[in-house]
Amino acid sequence: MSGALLAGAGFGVGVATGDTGHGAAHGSTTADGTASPQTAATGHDEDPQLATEDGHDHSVHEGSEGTPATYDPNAAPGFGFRARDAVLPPAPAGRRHKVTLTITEKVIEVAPGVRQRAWTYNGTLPGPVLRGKVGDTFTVTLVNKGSTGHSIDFHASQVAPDRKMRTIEPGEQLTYAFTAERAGAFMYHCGSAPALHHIGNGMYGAIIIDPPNLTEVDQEFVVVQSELALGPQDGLAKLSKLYTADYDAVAFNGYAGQYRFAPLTATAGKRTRIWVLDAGPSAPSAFHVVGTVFDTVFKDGGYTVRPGDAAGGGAQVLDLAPSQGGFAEFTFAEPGEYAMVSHRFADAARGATGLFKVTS
Ligand SMILES: [Cu+2]
Repeated sequence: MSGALLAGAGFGVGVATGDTGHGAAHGSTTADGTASPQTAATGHDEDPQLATEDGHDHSVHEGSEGTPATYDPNAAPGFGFRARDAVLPPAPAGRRHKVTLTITEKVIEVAPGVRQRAWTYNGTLPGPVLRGKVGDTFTVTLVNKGSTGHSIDFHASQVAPDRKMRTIEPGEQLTYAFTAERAGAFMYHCGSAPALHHIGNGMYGAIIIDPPNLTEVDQEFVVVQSELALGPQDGLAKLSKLYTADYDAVAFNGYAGQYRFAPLTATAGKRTRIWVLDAGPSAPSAFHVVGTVFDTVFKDGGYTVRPGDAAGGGAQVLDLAPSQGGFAEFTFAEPGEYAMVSHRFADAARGATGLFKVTS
């Protein structure tokens, strides 16, 4: 695929977007826009040619210069902290969903005392959780109120990326319609170059497409895991750290450790489902709830464990590569305090932890 074609399509030359494998022009990027190690030495934000060719204003990435903010895993949030609601409502009625996603830049607290100037869909990090059923149509209007070009790539869609996933400039909008033909917990994200920075700076979210005959449960939650490569306080995520996956913190639903400070509540003896998406951009997740065994696991499009399985197996972890998603079901056996973690413990130590307060 030629660079000219890519440029004409609105994607960064040589900087891959989405999952389409456009990375050939410079031979330095992989399918999701991540840099190969040899690129890391310079970094795309240091490359004026790329900054010009990909249609980005080089200056917008300067917000990640300066002394990075630091994450203190022992710090607690200040007065007024409110955790993001992790309870997942059922899919809305109707088979056609109209959604407007407005891209804004917003200073957001991502860990106790740590604020970053995030690029957001609808002002939150992650963006809103969308949900529907197999066969539903989503019509998404993307409105760019940011200061640089952005885009959106729904992994639940099967569309021509050069059209639907194209970068739009500030002040522009596009409509992205697709029918969700497959079930799963899919990622959506900005694919504008460098996608690594746009995802790392907050432009990601989950779209959940229920499998047919999804069983009813009593309580349902959603957790989106992501890494934080901190730039300066109130600045952009640090692209050079993103290239080496040298991130400072790991967040569930956009804030490191937030459900330690504001535990989720659940009831013992009731069936519980947790949807998990690993938004990355680069680290895997090994999602585990201490004190439970998953009797049902649906991972990246299919069941790997079910209660009636002849093997009688249970799962301890929902393991997800970056951009994979799924759900686990289980029952809290008795009241108590149950931790959820990424069992990749270097990440748990950096914020990938939370608590359930389980009552009778
Ligand atoms: Cu973007």
